[in-house]
Amino acid sequence: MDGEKNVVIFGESGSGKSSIVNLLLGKPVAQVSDRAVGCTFEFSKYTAPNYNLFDTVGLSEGSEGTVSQKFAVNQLINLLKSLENGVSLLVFVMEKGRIKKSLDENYKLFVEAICMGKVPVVLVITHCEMEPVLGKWWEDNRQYFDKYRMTFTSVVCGCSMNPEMAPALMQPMVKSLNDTTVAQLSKAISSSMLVPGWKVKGGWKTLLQTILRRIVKIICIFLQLPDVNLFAGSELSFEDRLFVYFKGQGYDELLSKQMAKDIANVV
Ligand SMILES: Nc1nc2c(ncn2[C@@H]2O[C@H](COP(=O)(O)OP(=O)(O)OP(=O)(O)O)[C@@H](O)[C@H]2O)c(=O)[nH]1
Ligand SMILES: [Mg+2]
Repeated sequence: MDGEKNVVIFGESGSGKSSIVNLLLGKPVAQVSDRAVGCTFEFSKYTAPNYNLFDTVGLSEGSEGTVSQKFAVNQLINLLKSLENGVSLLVFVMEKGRIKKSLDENYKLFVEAICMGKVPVVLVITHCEMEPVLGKWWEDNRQYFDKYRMTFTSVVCGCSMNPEMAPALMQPMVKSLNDTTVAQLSKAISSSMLVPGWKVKGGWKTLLQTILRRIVKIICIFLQLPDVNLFAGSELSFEDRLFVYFKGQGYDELLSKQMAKDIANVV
């Protein structure tokens, strides 16, 4: 539909993504689980009044019980490819705690590699129900996110747990925190959405070529070779172009062939 806005939720398995979907929609539409292994295995689309919400499979610290990294990445690329109106916003969900490797990897994959840093990101920090002052953890720790070069248009600290999952005594407090979280997040979403959404200019082939070009550039620097445009219109395959290039740089035939093959395999 014309003018549709797409909001993609991502983050590590178990961080509370599906719980956030349920909070935003005001009803239990997404499956939430406290099992030791992940419960979301493919992306799901939900329709909120002003946007579409996509719950995704995130990268996890271990692979046990969850889908493989490759499957998660493939799913994501397929999802983004299918969005005719592009992506208007990324919502990154993390559980309050240490910055794990998978947190950094999820950010790099979704925000930098696939959306090329062009889509605004809202951070939601869940599991904040025991914080004496809501938001203090973020204020005390934001410097570490800066260090990892993770930047956000907005940050919301809160609690996405369903009150029914909490002990009876805690339920009113959890309910009240749910309300605060959803109010702040709804505000952050509506003020951060990109209209129209971001789409790869020139299609997905261009995106892959851009990523490849960057990698080739890094390889050239590493090998102390001058940068070269290996994608200039040519009938040759990428591997053959690398081969011609290395030969032109004075490497012998065998070594040029081997290097071209190795690099083409990596990218
Ligand atoms: N204490 C606490 N628990 C939460 C919070 N948000 C979610 N949970 C719980 O965390 C568990 C995982 O929540 P989900 O919403 O299923 O997490 P998810 O990111 O969708 O997980 P996957 O689909 O496996 O990737 C459930 O037991 C939730 O009840 C929160 O803010 N505080
Ligand atoms: Mg889920």
